Amino acid sequence: MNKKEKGYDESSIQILEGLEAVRKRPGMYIGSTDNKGLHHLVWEIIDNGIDEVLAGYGKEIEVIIKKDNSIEISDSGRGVPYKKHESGVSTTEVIFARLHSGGKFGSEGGYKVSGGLYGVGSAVVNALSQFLEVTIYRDGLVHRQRFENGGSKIFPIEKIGTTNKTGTTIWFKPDPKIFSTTIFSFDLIKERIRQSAFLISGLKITLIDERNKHKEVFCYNDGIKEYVSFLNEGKETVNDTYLINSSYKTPSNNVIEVDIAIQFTNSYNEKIISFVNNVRTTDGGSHEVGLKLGLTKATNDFARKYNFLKDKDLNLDGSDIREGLTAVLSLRIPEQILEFEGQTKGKLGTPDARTATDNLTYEYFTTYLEENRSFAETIINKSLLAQRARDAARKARDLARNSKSKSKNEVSLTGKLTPAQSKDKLLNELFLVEGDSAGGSAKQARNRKHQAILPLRGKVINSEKSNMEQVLKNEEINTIIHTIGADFGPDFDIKKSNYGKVIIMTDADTDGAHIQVLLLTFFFRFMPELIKAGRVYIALPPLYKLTSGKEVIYCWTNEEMQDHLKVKNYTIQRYKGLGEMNYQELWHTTMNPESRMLIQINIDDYAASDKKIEILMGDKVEPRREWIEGYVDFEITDDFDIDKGANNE
Ligand code: 0RA
Repeated sequence: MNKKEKGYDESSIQILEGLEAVRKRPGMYIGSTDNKGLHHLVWEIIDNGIDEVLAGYGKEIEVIIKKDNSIEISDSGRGVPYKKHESGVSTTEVIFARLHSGGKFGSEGGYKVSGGLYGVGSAVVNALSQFLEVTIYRDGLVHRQRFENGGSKIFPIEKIGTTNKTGTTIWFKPDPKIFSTTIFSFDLIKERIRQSAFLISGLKITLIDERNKHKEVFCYNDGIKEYVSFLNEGKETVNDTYLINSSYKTPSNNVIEVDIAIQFTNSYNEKIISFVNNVRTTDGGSHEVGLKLGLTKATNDFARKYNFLKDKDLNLDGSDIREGLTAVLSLRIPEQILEFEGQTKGKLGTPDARTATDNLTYEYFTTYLEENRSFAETIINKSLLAQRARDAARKARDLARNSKSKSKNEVSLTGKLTPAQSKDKLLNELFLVEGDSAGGSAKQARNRKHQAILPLRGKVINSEKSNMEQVLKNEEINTIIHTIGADFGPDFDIKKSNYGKVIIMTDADTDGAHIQVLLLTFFFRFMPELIKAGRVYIALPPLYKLTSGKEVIYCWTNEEMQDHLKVKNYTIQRYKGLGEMNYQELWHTTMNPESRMLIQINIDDYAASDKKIEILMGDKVEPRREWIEGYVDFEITDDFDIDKGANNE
């Protein structure tokens, strides 16, 4: 049971056990010991600092990634208590070196604020670190304590000076004996920090990377309103962001605080990002359901009242109303009524949260529509259009489905496909090849048993700028969907996929890059599960062929080529397209699993990728130009978080 937060001090912590348990089973505490687990340590410490800010102590946090991949996180909170604990050691030691019990530190008002470790986060980080050093500014004094090798105390806590500030600095280095990687990702930490800064208006977080002298400062005085602007960068917007900031009292007399920022854009996507007590609820839940209900009801009531819908008309469908919606939802819910669901606990259960967001959204959005008539008209007409497009798409789909069931095999439907002979779906590979001539060599080159070739002739449609109906009408897309055979959108079923790998194979020039981006955009919007399952790849043909007598060397980078030229004279051939290779060469360099190079596409952070796709593929030219200028060599690696580690098969 949770203790009262009031009067929390040195006497309130009970000691449970040592840190060996954490080292024995790190997964139980931080989920995994890979890149994700590694960064979990950082989130734990940053969240402790944020809890101090939320409790009203300090407004600044600084994160420094050091050259040796250790990390230092400072806050200006009250400072960790350091006096002697009833157990005989310093309270600092109890907090950092024992799996103590006790309420969540620093949070007042009864909200369980940060992630899942209930206050033992600091001890878990210490247990999994090569060293951890904590410096405390409190009571005008500076104290320091250092732990090594998974949390063993080196000396008792020491007084090292005086100060006129308060706060805590924690410096630690994750233990390479525990983690499969100990290299911090600036981008990952940056995204997380930015998210926290958006959620807590006025909080200033500085991120410094001493490995390459990067520095970024995040501070947003308009909180989630700025978050929505950030998410909508590069899109044409329909309204100024509307902010709902209110609270709801439950029948059991608990108060739920609700912040919602809403903006509509001209795009076809719906994006709702939600948080509860500053923790992201990736899988949505009751609060998102309530928001949707409120929006749908308010819009339909308005549409009927002002005769956009005739008596005989059905209501507008919620999903049609939400086309182009971007919303950020942030709730504070008291711990007593907080419930999470699902395997990863990323889904809010709390039934009262649904009532809260439903009622508040309905009430405020109704007023907003009344006061902004032309906006109301725009989104109602947009929903009516979306409804028509959806009906047409359904018809197109039914048609396609019927023809599929009629045709005996896939080949007759997708006449261009050269199928693989094997029926082993997981081992089979589908090559999407740019152009007929490369398609021809690929057909000759392939391993017939497991490799299928689909040449793409026409233009692939830009899925970001088109609605579902338009995308489905595109012949190339249609063929791809039917060839993969696992449907698309909400009906996508990875178990039905005819291929274990879908490999995009284009020329290594700008046209090729354009086709890659168009195809990836399509997969991202219509079959994200295929990407999440790691089944989408880009083939990397070599850039150069070096010949000297009978010796032949293929090079994938300029450096590689230069290195060879230093040693010997070669005749250099620069490949401009796949068509310049004969089929034996194509097989050897680009298709043979033994010798080829593939890039596996993965989406580490869905929101960030989503945003990058919008910038690259959306309506506005300016953000795209800026982005491309910033990353001149169109490093696709940067666009799509390609996992370089998985390159070389
Ligand atoms: C226990 C009690 C109190 C603060 C903290 C821990 C604390 C922990 C961390 C971790 C990073 N920064 C931190 N800052 C504070 C509150 C003690 C009081 O009532 O003053």
